[in-house]
Formats: sequence, structure tokens, C-alpha cells
Amino acid sequence: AEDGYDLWMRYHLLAPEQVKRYDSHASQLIIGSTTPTQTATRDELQRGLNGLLGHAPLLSNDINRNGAIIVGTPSSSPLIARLKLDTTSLGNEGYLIRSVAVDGHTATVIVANTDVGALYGAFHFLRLLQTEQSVDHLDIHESPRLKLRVLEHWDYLNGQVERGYAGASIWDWWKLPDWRAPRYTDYARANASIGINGTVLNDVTDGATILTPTYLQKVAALADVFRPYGIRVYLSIRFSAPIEIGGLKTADPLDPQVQRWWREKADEIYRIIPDFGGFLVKANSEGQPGPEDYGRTHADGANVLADAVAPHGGIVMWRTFVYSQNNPDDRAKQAYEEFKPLDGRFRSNVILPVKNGPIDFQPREPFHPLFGAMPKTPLMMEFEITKEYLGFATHLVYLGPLYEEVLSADTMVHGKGSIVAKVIDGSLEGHTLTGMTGDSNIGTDRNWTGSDFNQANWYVFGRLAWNPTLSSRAIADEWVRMTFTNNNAFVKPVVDMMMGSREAVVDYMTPLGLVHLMGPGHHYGPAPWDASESRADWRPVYYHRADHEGIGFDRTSTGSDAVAQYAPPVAEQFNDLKQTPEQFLLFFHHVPWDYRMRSGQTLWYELVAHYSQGVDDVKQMRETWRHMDGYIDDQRYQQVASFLAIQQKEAQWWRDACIAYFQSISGLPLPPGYAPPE
Ligand code: GCW
Repeated sequence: AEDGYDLWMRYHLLAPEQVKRYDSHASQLIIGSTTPTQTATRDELQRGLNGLLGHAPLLSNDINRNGAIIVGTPSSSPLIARLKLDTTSLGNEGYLIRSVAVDGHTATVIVANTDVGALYGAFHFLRLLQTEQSVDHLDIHESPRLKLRVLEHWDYLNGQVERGYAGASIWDWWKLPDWRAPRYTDYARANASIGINGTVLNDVTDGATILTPTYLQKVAALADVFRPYGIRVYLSIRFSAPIEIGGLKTADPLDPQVQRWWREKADEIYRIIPDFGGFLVKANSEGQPGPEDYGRTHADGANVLADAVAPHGGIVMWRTFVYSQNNPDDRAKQAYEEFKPLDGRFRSNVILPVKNGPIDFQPREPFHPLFGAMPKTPLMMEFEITKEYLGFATHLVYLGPLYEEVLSADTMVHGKGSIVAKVIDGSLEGHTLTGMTGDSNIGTDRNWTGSDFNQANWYVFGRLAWNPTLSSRAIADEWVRMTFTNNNAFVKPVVDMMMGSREAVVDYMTPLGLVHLMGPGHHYGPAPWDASESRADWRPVYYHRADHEGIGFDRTSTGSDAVAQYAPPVAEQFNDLKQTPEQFLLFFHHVPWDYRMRSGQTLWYELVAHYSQGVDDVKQMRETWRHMDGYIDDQRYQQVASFLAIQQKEAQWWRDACIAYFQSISGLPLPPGYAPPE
């Protein structure tokens, strides 16, 4: 049955003419199997080629016919060493795939400096076949642009997943460390196939229990399963752990006892997990404990942990998503205000995850002003893969365009071209500690992610973490081919549908720069009127600020002046009503309802038009999908169709609720000819 479990690694038999085409490039497989990673690579190639071609190539030690596949490193394979390929620029994780002649025979070599690099190369080679690309005259040279490519699981030890819409946590803590579910291996394969090399197992607001000896044994078991696939394990830690499980009176980072406690805890962890990645921390945010509880800074807090893991080569990811205070002024400013002054005060093994936008993973936000603002500190991108604010599991929203929009946004800190991708790949300021982290959408659902199309968001995250300048359309294209079919009659319309899906959700939820109109707490469905939360900055009304005159949050120099956190050319643009891109209009400006938009329409009419457009787009998506019947298996086809029906119903709910509410505030009539809600 096609339940989506195999993700993009389906390896179904290709069409006969494709099999024929690739057969001549897969006659023999020459690959070592002395390390666990080599074995995993061999198994994957055999499984993949067996599936795609109907038979696996002969495993051999020597080349004796045309069309061999030779995999390995110069140090593990004498055959590869003899080729004298230049691998210096590949680093530890890169690879070459090249068509060569060896001893008078044609061959494809997959070469790296490490076993894991070769594994990545093997997955790339399989992808070429899965997407029916040529494997003649190959000369591929790949290495990751970012060092840390991390999935962050917001999983609690009780199995619950914060903002998870795909079932429970896949970590079965009760049965670990003894039972290592096969699913852990499949998880590692999926991640390795897209280059993800780190996983944070527990939620950033999880307690301190995971640091106790019993749980560390369980963590070590998972680390053992992941290690052959090049994946390191990280843990979220609770800053008050020295009190909670250490019996200390304080967690003050400048207290010598606290420092010793963290050092000893790190030593203990590395004794059983020698390649442990390090810690992830959410401190002094949304009620979490942190160094500020003791009058210390984020740098003091991060550094005590950094010093503890440094002797073992570990790192600390110290999150910048902070808004501990009730923020009557402007929550969007807080991260910058707290962190910018600390630039240069962090140890060299600290990296700061920064969410893509200054609020919180909204359907659209401008890029976060911290990007480019902390030249002396490595920053990593934090994207949310799980669709907390984008319709949970059912709505079809491909996040590639969102990620790409942010990565290609120009911070202008060193003039034109200072794009966010260059901040996080380290090239703008010369950092070598670089990375991207994604808040995972994975759970115990058979299809892992709650819907088939949500798998694409895991996929695109990994591909962009490998290379943040890739095109989200190209990634969607390869994902569709691997996940569904190579039939162009399917691929083309489905990729178009995916590419448009993000703008659709922006339109039916939060057009023109609006944010956070979702129901507080659960974040599902519209509630722009909601003022029930005790905290001002948890109320939708705090964000849209609609009144009789107009709508939007004034973040200009006459308002909260959040624009001043951007580099001058960007600040100037956002500060000016006329120059602000309309997609960010209400994020930066409080605009009169009768303001003339570029289209010539009033803001009010345009707002209504966007909501309608969003619904129309979803109708169009359903129509597109209706024509896809028969191209793929019925099981997945039907579920997507049902989910699109839910999405349409809910897009209408969003449109009608938001228009009705905003109309009650603006007091304006609906545009002439506006169709009444069905
Ligand atoms: O988006 C918000 C979520 C919280 C989450 C927080 C964070 C882990 O609503 O559930 O907590 O972000 O990123 O810390």
C-alpha cells in the first residue's frame, strides 16, 4: 500500500526504457563494507538500484566490465586512490560523482574524503535515477555550504509533540535503550539523503530529566543508530537543570559550582556519546528560566555551557527567540535589543539561531533584523517546518518559496547583495561555524508528517540547509518526481500548484503584511477579534491594530521605530509608506482604509480582494488535483483530495471571518460585485 512511509526514497521500478538506459551504468558495485557507514551506503545503493532497475548490480572487488559504480574514499579504496582525483576542496562531507575510465572500462565513481561524504554522494546518484536524469559524462562536485544542518524536535519525554500535527513523538523512550525501532534507521536514511547531519531530540521547553543518567543511556542508543548516517545528537537543556537535577541552590552562570556542574555533566555525556553535538537552549523566553533571572546576560548563559562542551568539540545553539517581558511597545524589537549589544561576547563555539522573521513563523514576515546586525557572532537560520501557523497537517502549503524569499532577502549591511543566505553561510563576515535548524514536522503517522505534501517541507529544508541558494522550484520538481511520478503531465501542474500554495495561504490568512490573526494558543483558524489573552502580545488585536481610521502596526520612526533595526537603506525603504513592498505594508504601517494602493484600489477593497484570491487559489488547487487522478496510487490521491477540500472550507472560513471582522471595524461596504460567501 502507498501510505507514504517511504517518503522520497520509494525506489519504484522505472519505465523499461529508463531501466535500459541506466543498466549500462550499473553493472557492478564496488564498495567497501568495513565501517557501518560503508555498509549503510552499500545497502542503500543495493536497495535503491534493485528497486529502480529491478535488480541490484553485482557486488565485486575488481572492475572487469563497463558500467561499474565505484564508491569510497582514497584511503579506503586502492582503486579510487589510483585515480588520483583532487578531493581537497570536498572537505569532510562533500563528494564527487564522475564518469571515468578505469583499466579500460567505463565507470561512475562516487568519491569523498570520508565515508559520510560517500554516503551523500550515493544518495545523489540515486536521485539522478529517481528523477530520470542523465548519468552520462557526470562531473558533479558538491559540498555543503552550511556546517550544522539540524532538525529540531519539539518532543516531550511523554511522547507529546509541541506544535506537532503528525501523531506522537517517534522516540519511544519507554522502550529505549534496549529496543531500537527500525523506524529510527529509516529516519536517519531520510535525513542523510538530504544532508541533515544533526538532530535535537527534545523540546526546547522540555524539563531537565533528559540529562539524568537513565535518559542519557536512551539518548546514546539513538546516537548509535544515527552515527553511521552522519547524524549527531543534540539535546535541549533547561537552564535551571543544576537546581532541578543537580541539587544546587542556583543556576547563576557565574557561580563556580554551577560552572563545575555543567562541566561534569558534559563530561558524563561525552563519556557515553563521544560525538555528541551539543546543547540547544531557549532561555528567558515565554517563561523559561535563563541567565537574566540572575541579572546575567545571554552571553554569560551561553558561555558557561560552551565552556563545558568545548573540550569535547561540542557547540551551543543559543536561541534568540526571546520575549520574556510583557511587551506593550513592540515585541518585534526585543530579540535585536537583547542580542545586538552582545555581539562579540559569545565563545567561538556558540551559534545563535534566529527565526526567519521578527515575530514568529507567520505565513509572511520581513526577514529578521538580527541578520546582518551581529557581524562578530555566528547566526544560524531557524525555520519552522511544522505548519503551526499555516493550517497544521491538512492545508497544502509548500514552504520552499517562504524559505527562499527569506534567504534571498537583502540585508544591505555591506551594500547590495548582502543577502541572508550569505549571513548564514558565513561568507559575509567570514564565519566558519554556520548552520540552519528546522522545527520538525515529524511524528508517528505512517507518512511521518501528517500529509504527503508536508514531506516536501522536510525535504526542502534539508536541501536548502545543504545549499541555501538552491531554487525552491527545482527542489519541488525533484521531490515530486521521487515522491509521485516522473510523468510530466503530473509533475508540471503539481509543481506549479506547490509553488503557488504559499501565496494562497498568505492571502486567505494574513495578506498585505498582517500577522498573528490566528486564534491564540492553538493558532488554528481566524480570531482577529480575540482579546482574551492576559498578555497584550498574545492578542491578535495587538498585531493588526485595526480601528475606524485604518489598519496595521506602525513600526516607522513615528511609531515603534522597529524599522531602525535594519541597515539604513532597508530601514529607509520600510519607513516610507510609498516604498514599502505592499506584501509588508501593514507590518510596518498603520494605513487608512481609503489609502490608494498601487493597483488604484483602496486598501479596504484590496484587502478583501486578497482574501478572495486566497480562496480562489485553493479552488484552483483542487481543480488541478482533480486532473491528477489516475497518475498516482489511489490511496495518496484520495487523501490529498480530501485535505484540499478541508483547506478550501477553511480558507473560506478565514476569508469570511476576517472580512466580517474588519468590516465591523472599518464600517465600509463590501466592494461592488463581491460575491457573498458560499
Ligand atoms: O512559535 C512559537 C510556538 C511555541 C514555541 C516557540 C519557540 C517551542 O508557538 O510553541 O515553543 O515558538 O520557538 O520557542
